Amino acid sequence: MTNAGRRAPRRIAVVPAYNEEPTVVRVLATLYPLVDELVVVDDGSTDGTRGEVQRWLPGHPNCRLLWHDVNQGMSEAYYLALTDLRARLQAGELDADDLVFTVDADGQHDLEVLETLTRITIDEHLDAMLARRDLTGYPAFKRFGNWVMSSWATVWAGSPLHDVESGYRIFRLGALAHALDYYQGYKYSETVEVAVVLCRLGYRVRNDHLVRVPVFRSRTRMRDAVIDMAVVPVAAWRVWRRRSRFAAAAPIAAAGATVAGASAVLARRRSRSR
Ligand SMILES: Nc1nc2c(ncn2[C@@H]2O[C@H](COP(=O)(O)OP(=O)(O)OP(=O)(O)O)[C@@H](O)[C@H]2O)c(=O)[nH]1
Ligand SMILES: [Mg+2]
Repeated sequence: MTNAGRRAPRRIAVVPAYNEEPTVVRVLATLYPLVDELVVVDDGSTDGTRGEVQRWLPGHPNCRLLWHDVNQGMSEAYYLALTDLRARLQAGELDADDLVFTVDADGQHDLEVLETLTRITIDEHLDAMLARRDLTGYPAFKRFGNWVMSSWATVWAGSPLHDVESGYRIFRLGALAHALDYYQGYKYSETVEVAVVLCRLGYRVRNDHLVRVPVFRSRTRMRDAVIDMAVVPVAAWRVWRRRSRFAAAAPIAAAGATVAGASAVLARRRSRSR
């Protein structure tokens, strides 16, 4: 297809929300006019998050609410929304070049720069733009933890990652759907796993564009950091293992194709000579 015949990428935002009653509607209302489609996942909130979203939904036909009845963790909330997008891509309803945005429901992400991030993603043909949050207003232990995690992920990704825990991201749907074959995520690990998997698969990932953080709010715990540290090498290994399996299977498949091709030629010759 020529560029002229190609439609503009569809913009789909995914917002996971767990007990975000005070902020969720403000985030959705700001995001709604910036995208073509909005998916909000209520992750079994025990406050009024779902009620707030349901009251806001009428008059916003391009927003869908998905939910878990019981809290399952941020990664599962993403998995629910992203596997749905992957199914729509496989059904031909969405395009591999469509863009998926992820934005937290707590107001931590500055939506004024979303257009700039999108422009960079498109102009530089990126597969993933992981906005690097300016954490200068954060406590030192949080900054240090983020640096350790990003350095660890860099080693396993084989590409520089500066804020691997950032949830403010833009993905090309084709790349994201491919990455979903290699990870599911547990608790908060979705962000680190997808970054490592995409880099390992050879996709173009940027994680150096700095964005300000208007709100400081952190619920992550030491336990979450330990989980994330542990899953990083596992995510890299999953890519390596599947790749080496494919590499081992490729000569066998090629030989199979040659045999099949040769017998087809022989069969055609035989039928011609009858
Ligand atoms: N804490 C938490 N957040 C969830 C969960 N499920 C979905 N979320 C949402 O996931 C998004 C990110 O969660 P945050 O707790 O803000 O985590 P974060 O911004 O990655 O962490 P920090 O870097 O510590 O700020 C928010 O929009 C949450 O509402 C869950 O089980 N726990
Ligand atoms: Mg947050």
